[in-house]
Amino acid sequence: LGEILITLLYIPRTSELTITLVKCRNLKAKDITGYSDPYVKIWLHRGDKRVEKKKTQVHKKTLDPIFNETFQFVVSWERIRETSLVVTVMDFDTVGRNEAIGKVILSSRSGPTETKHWGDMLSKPRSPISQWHRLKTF
Ligand SMILES: [Ca+2]
Repeated sequence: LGEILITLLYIPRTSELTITLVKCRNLKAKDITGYSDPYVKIWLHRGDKRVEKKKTQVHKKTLDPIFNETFQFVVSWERIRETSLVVTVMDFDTVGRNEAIGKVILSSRSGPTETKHWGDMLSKPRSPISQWHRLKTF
């Protein structure tokens, strides 16, 4: 499905959780052109509840988009453990519905690489931590 490079930064004193969607590589082609029109959607979850949504701009006809877009959420230290970021790479379509290419769930209860990234972010507060993630299906 492809991979995504994400940078996470947490500042406990100000409760700022910052995520940067840097870029993707080798995304799956969703269009007959052999490309996709990728953008990234982020949902902040608290427990099972969807709290806040952000999204990047659409990049037309590419499988290796460079986003370099940063988003900030306010999450207190007390709530960070029940928080997750659901990052979905989407294919924009002018006709019909936009389709998901793949996703990554960043939290303290996710896959090994996702959990490690989240843990590194918490154990090194105020330092931006970058990591590649393999996109998964739903
Ligand atoms: Ca498309």
